[in-house]
This record gives sequence, C-alpha cells and structure tokens, in this order.
Amino acid sequence: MNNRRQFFAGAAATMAGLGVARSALAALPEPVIQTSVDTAPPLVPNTGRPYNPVVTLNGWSLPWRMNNGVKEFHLVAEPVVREMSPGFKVNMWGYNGQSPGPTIEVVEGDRVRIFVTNKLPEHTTIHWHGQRLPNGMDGVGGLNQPQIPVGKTFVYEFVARRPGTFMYHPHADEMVQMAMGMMGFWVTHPKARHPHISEVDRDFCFLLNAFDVEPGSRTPKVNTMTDFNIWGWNSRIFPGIDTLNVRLNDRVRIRVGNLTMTNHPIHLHGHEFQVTGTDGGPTPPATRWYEVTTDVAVGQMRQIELIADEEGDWAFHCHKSHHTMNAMGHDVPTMIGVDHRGLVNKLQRVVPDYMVMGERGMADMGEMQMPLPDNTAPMMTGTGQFGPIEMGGMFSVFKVRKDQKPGDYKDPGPYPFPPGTVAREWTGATPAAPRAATPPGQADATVVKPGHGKHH
Ligand SMILES: [Cu+2]
Repeated sequence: MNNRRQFFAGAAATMAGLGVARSALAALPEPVIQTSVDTAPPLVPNTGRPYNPVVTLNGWSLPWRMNNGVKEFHLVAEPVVREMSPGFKVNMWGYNGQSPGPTIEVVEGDRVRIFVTNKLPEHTTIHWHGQRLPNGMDGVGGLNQPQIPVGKTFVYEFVARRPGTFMYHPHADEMVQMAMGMMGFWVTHPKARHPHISEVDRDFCFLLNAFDVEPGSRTPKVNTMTDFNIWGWNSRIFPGIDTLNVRLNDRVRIRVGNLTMTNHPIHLHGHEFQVTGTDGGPTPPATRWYEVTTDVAVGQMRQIELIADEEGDWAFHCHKSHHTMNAMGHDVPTMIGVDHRGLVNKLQRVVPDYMVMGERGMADMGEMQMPLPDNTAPMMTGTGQFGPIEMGGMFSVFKVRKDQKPGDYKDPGPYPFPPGTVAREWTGATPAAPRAATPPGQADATVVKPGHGKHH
C-alpha cells in the first residue's frame, strides 16, 4: 500500500499538498494542518538561513513565517485520528492534524516564536525537551508557567542555542497526554560547518512511541504503565512504517527519540554505524565506536550515522521481539511441543471452527488469516518477495540501491538479488560430519545452582 509512492521535490510541492486551515486569529501565522500519513519530502527552506532538511518517517516538517528576523510557528494541540497501519485507525491527541506533531526544524542561533493553541478538552503545555532556554519557556505546567486553558493560545519564544536532536511534548497531565500521542520531533541544524557534525546525503528522523489499544477499540487506554500492545515509530506500525530508501554509498543519519515507557535497542542489519549525537548534542569523534545495535532509553535521543555501502533490503528494527509484534501476541500460552490432536478432534465435534495455535511455534500466524476484531492489526504480518515477514510494530526496511537517484526517497520495490546470492535448500549429498567420539556416560550434565553444591 505504501510502495512505490511518488515523492515530489521541493517545498512548493509540499505546501500545495497541505490543507491550510482558515485562522480567525489574523495576527498569528495560519496553522498548517496535515492529515496524510505519507512521508513528506524534505522541506527545503525558502526563508531564513539555509540547511539540509530532515525527512520524518510518515511525517512532515512544519512551515514557518519570518517576522522581523524571528521564525514563527503555530502548533495546534487537538484530537486527531491516526491510521497506524492500513485499516487500523486510532483516536489520538496530537498537533496540526497528526500524532506525532510536525517536526520543527531551525538553525542554531535562530530566534524562534511558537504559538500554541489548545483545542483539547483539557489544559496543556509544551516542554521543549533538551533545549537550553529561559526557565519560563521550559513548559512545565504549574512550575514554570500557568497551564494553557482550553481554547487559549500561548506563545513561547527563545533562541535555539545549540545544534542537535530534540523532542517536544506536554508537561501537563503528562501520562494521559503522551499516552494519547502528543509529541513531536525538533532538529536544530548547525549554523556553519561544525567539527562534530558531518554533512550527510540523507537525514531521517522518527519518535519511538507506544499505545495500549484493545483489539476492536479505537482509543488508547491512558493509565497503562507497562502493558502496551502497540509499538510504533511515529504512531505507525509495520507494515505501515515507510521504508528508508537510500542510494548506494550515501552517508546516512538517522535520528531517534524515545517517548515510550521502556528502552528500545535499535538494530540495523548489514552495516555498522556510529552514534554521532546524543541528548547533549554531537559527540566528539574520538568518543565514537562502531556498533550494530544502540539502546535508546526512555526520554533519550540518539543519532546514528553510517555509509550505506551494501546493496539490499536490510531489516531495521527494535530488537525486543515483543516490540516487533502487534496486539494479541503478548498473552498467548506457549504451546510448542504440546500435542493437541486428540483434544482438537473432540472439541471440533462441539465447536466446529476450533483450532489450536502454536504447536510448532507461531510462524503460522504470519500466513493464517485469523478472524480479527474490527479495528486492530494482525500480530505478525507483512509480505516480502519470499513470503510472510512475520513482523509487526517497530520494524522497517533500509533499502540500499545503486540506481536510487540523489534526492529521490521513493520505495524502489523489492531488491533484485543477483543470481545465486540467496540462501537456498541444499540438494547435494549429505555425508555424515566427522565427530569426536564421546564415551557413553561421560558428558557432564551436572547443574550447580547458587547456594547449593560447591562453596569457596
Ligand atoms: Cu522496542
């Protein structure tokens, strides 16, 4: 459904595709509303200082207006409906038509003025997570400012003092408002060449978020602390998350922020990357090392960088296996090795449709068309060129192609594997492997438990 979508280059096309709401508040910048779940092309700046814009997965960047040298943005906190994957829609709270809200991109040293209009049914604030700013602009309701009442517009103003990767979210009835999807990304680009910030060919960003949506319902439960069942990137779940499409040998930066209640080890296949930025900004090159998984803890931001020098369709996902699974997969008893055949026959006499899952693992779930409640997503889903991918949640694909054009973000389709390069069934002879003889009874199978057996 999200394959081979055409992307348009340039900010003009972006603006044309957006519905601009009529604002009764003439003095304020018109709030720009976006309801498409597509990944918007980079918003190339046509006012203010130049920078290389980011691409927000299944999201977009907020246009601004220049007013006497100040960059003015208008965020509208409001109820929204987010399609998390095809056919699965959730009632959320967000900003300007979406959860998450639009990405805000500014340049180091910019004076920024952000109008925030509250169209929620309760008060709110916005905290600019990670920024250096005057205390009264930090957005903690009750502590630094009065809450923004329903129907009112507040203004925040500060200078974006340091370059890096940031987030924004309410600091008012926080548990409820974040559980409902209120959050957004913020990138402050460097004002000049920075010794610790490299120029990249592609710069992606997304937020990690989690929801508790009972299968068949449409609204998240807001007091859940640990039992989330929907694990999203920018309020989308696989196969609803767009792929990250790059050109062979591109230098790629991926920025991730975590606004869930647990950590996420983010893992890329086929390449090594370095963490080039954290919550505190760019990391000095001497402190970097290569890895293939980096843990993003609660409230943290990480930016990773790599050279995409291996062609193919590379999995990119959270390494907690429950986080690459959608609702309904988390409370199933383990049935591996349990023989139900006699029982199933008896039960089917009473309940003709009765079936048992999981005797041979759960891979069947990727293929089986189980009847699902009206509004949810299959727990393991997605199809690749070789069959079911058996994933959900925080999973996407990093697509590296030598013929992907610079500036082209469209999905190139499945990777055309060179002949003879795919793992395949062995059809030759299978001679017994030589093995060292173990005399019977010699294998040591003693288990020593703490507090028993040997003492020092
Ligand atoms: Cu995770």
